Amino acid sequence: GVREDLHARQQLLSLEELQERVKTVAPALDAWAALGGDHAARDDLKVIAEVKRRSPSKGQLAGIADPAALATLYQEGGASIISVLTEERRFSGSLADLDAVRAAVSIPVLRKDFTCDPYMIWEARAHGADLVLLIVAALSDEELRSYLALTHELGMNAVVETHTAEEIARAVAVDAKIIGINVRNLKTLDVDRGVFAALAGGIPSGNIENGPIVVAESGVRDVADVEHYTAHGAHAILVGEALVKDATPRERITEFKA
Ligand code: IGP
Repeated sequence: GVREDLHARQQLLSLEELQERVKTVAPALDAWAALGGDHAARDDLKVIAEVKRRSPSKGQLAGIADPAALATLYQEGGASIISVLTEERRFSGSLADLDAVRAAVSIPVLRKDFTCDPYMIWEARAHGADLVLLIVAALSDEELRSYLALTHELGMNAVVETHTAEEIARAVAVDAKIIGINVRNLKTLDVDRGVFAALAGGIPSGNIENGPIVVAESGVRDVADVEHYTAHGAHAILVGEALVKDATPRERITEFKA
């Protein structure tokens, strides 16, 4: 299975070893609160800033010499959460990048990967992550439910990622607290910013106390894109490429939040 493949590829710890290690890690930070929590602070757009070395659609993005230094600039600019790609084959990420970022910042960190086994959730926590990504399209309802439950048991949160109305319905059905709408189609890699506007209204009670936090993912190039997403109900935006490529990412985040 997936776990055996992972072990073969990376010589990973056993699940039991990982669980031991989790006991020694500082408790997860509260990503729900960092994103505005029970609605009160949601007027202020939150930024999830991503450390991403390469992407399947764009190839190498920028020479990120020092993920920790980049993440520090993100935090200084006012990011609420740092997202770190750990997927190696397509994104050139690693758990070492996650470790470096975790050590550098004091805000919640999202392990950005294609979570497809509970092992990866334990692994995220063992490396100090506060959130994981759960992609609805890649999981059955049963997996989604049990992975979300494990995430919460470990004191973490999940960004539950969707791309269609049907996937939003599935995310809502499992009571996802943080729902991402990715405007990039993961099969074709096409970015269609209109997807957010078309789908965000389908998330019930987005502005009611305890209602899901809605994250617009991908495709932010400039302030106009940010305004487009906020106008259609985004509480937060997840930005990778535009920040990674920017000469002054700290100032860029401040500008997005203004
Ligand atoms: C960031 P962008 O267009 O700002 O670089 O996108 C983020 O949304 C994107 O990296 C992403 C992603 C994913 C990557 C969204 N969902 C799932 C890997 C896996």
